[in-house]
Amino acid sequence: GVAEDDVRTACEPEALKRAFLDHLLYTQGKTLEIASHNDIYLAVAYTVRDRLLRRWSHTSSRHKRHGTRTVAYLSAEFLIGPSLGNNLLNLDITDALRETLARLGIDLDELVRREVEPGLGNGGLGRLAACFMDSLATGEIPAIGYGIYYEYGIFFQTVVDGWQVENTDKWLRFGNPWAIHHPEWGVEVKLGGYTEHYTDDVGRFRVRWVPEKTVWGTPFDTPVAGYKVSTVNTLRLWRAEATEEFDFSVFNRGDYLGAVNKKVTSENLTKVLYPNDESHQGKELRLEQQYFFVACALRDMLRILEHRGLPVTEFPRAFAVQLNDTHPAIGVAELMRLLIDEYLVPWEQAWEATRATFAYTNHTLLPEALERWPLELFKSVLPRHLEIIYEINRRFLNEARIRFFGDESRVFRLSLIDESGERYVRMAHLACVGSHAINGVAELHSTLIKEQLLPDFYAMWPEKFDSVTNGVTPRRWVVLSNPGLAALATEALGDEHWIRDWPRIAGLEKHADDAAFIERWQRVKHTNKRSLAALIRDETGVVVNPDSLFDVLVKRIHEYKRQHLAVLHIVTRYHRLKTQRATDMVPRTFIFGGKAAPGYVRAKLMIKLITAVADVVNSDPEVRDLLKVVFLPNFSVSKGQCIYPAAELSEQISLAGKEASGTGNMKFAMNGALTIGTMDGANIEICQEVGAENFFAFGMSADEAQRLLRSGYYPRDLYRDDAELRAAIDLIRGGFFSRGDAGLFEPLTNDLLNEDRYMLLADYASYVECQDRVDAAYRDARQWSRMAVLNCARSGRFSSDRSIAEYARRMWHTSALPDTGHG
Ligand code: 26Y
Repeated sequence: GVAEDDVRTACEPEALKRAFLDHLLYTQGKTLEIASHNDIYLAVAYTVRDRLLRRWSHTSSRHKRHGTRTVAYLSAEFLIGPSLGNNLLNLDITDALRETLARLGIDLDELVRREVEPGLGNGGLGRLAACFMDSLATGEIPAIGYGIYYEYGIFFQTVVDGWQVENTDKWLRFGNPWAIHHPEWGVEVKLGGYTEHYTDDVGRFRVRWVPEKTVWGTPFDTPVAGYKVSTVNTLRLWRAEATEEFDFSVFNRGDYLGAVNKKVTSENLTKVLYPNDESHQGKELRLEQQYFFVACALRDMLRILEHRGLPVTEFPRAFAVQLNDTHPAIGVAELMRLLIDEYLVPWEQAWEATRATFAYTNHTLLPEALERWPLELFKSVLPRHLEIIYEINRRFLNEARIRFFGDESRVFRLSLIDESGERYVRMAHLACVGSHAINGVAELHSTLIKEQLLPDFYAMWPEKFDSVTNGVTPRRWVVLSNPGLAALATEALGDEHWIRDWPRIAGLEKHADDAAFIERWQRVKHTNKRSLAALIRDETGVVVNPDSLFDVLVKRIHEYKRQHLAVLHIVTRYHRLKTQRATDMVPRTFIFGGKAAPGYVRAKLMIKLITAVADVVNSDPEVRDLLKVVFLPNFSVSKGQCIYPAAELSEQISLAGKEASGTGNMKFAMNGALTIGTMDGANIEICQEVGAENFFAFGMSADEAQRLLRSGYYPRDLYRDDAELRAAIDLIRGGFFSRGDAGLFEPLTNDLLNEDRYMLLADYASYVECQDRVDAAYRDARQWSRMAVLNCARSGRFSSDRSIAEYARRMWHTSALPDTGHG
């Protein structure tokens, strides 16, 4: 028998078996004979979760005891991906559990493969937050992630007749075993209404916010374990519910349905993730979502502060609050409101504490992605915050008037209120003024923030501006996704230290010329390609050749990311095949994946273009397997885990200056794909690290693109002068890929010929020529693999462990608080 305590904590096969069967019976109410797949999954998940709980509670008491500064990472999105495999890896019990379950006839790897992932994010920004949570825990830095427990995550994408169709993502349908609900830590959040200014009984000027409604927020806590350390941090996501009190008046009037309806309205607040990225729309519900989770988070931090016996003025010493873009930027005004209205802290002192607390990360330069709230809307949701923002602005602009004496146009540009037409609150300005540090997510991006996005703020406070290049966690993106590569790395490097210290992967470099190592490397890649080929066959019915070059473009579908440039290249290849019988072409499989925002008509048409070209090319017998095109539906974290390890060529082809960083580019490089990319975002730094001779760079620099745009850009001239380009565009707009329907792709082709905001035609020739060099390089398999090894070996900088170390040192002033085992 196993001791009572051990059933929750012990990790030997016998204890795991007992724990699993216990959960199956006492949590799921089933015996093995009648258990469904989901019962088994849940019982396994609870067994694993139990093994996190003691460390979890130890971590929070350790943090309380030492009173060290805790990072609060505020993000509207956390795209964490499946949890089971990751927790097993970090607890180091994968093998023990696999063996235990196998004896019961259960395949652990299948449970891991079939886990439904919470899609609580759109793309890069949400996934970055998840990688950061992993690195914070692994680095044993006290941290809490604060966000929203959306009932429906990012929509599930299917492709019907080549078009994207959105389906709701009911990720909670079968339960979520990883989160623990804590209704006892619920918070009330006010919304709407008006303010009253009055003098209290001791003669102080006070403000009372009389809300139109209140909602109740309760947290769902998910443990975030570090890799083989005892630290378990918390991801705390908030769900909105109806408050009990507020429907009483309606109820008493006998309007039962009206009262219930209000309840339904409150619960709508956290119902669904907005599926558009990089395109801001001034939707009231979205502002309410943002305020809701930020208000809950700050209240929660105040509760923790109190629990630690500290006064509110100690706030910045207890917490470093990081704003993941401007989505949580309302926190600046909310903390001010709490301090001045509720804790009666004088303005100057409150402002100093607020600024010492917040730091802001910008993720985009695209004007349409910058959040601006119409004043009237803002006022109707957050009347008190608008007053506070006016006061912040008044004081700030006075400071600016002294600093830039006589320069009223600069003051106008700096204002937190955009008054150039309809009036708006500029959230980036609020974030900037209310933070002690502002950073971009790659070097080029940070430079452009200083020079173009916020130049007046940079002139005022140059010392606030910083750059932290993004990173991704090698635990999920190599160890979990690519076990073949992980085993090879461990063998070649002699130990597993590289898993927590990714720069050690540099040790592979000395094997780059070792024929035996290269052969094993190739076998790993080939195995991964075969698994991806199987997935592609299952999901799309298309049979691809695992010996062809796997050329991959996966990311959100966006004009600035230029998936249609890749299509122009494919059509050019196809045209060459048909007209020149160019049979010596390197066989290639082009793999696309990504979601389009449901309201982004052009992006959805880009998906249709990809699938239309795929249909024609894949069914043309003359093409054989020299060219295959696949659109893999519903790109997600789980899909990414199958795709990156199988990729040989990573497409990173945004117009230079538009992609803030990119993080997929890093996942590909770590898995030994070569990049074909523009000098944009982190591509520049990847190229620097791996060496230009191991990177396929093409296209204009950000500078060149801007100069060309300013001097007059005429895409039609490029079309006229380049026969291959002309052929590609004419095939598309002539209806060749749309059964003669010449109108179908016109919105895209007309735009390319007339405006071409993202300058595809300017980069086309360089791109196609670069792709020819890719072919030439791929012909020498040995040489290609050598370059692939070097890409992986030289990707040491792109671990999120390094990003987090930089944030901790330069903006958070926090350090690790490891468990020493003796208090
Ligand atoms: C305002 C709202 C519509 C909105 C919602 C989501 C706006 C933007 C987003 C998401 C943006 C995003 O994912 N940006 C990406 O962030 C990554 C992490 O820093 C970068 O690598 C990537 O270049 C950038 O596009």
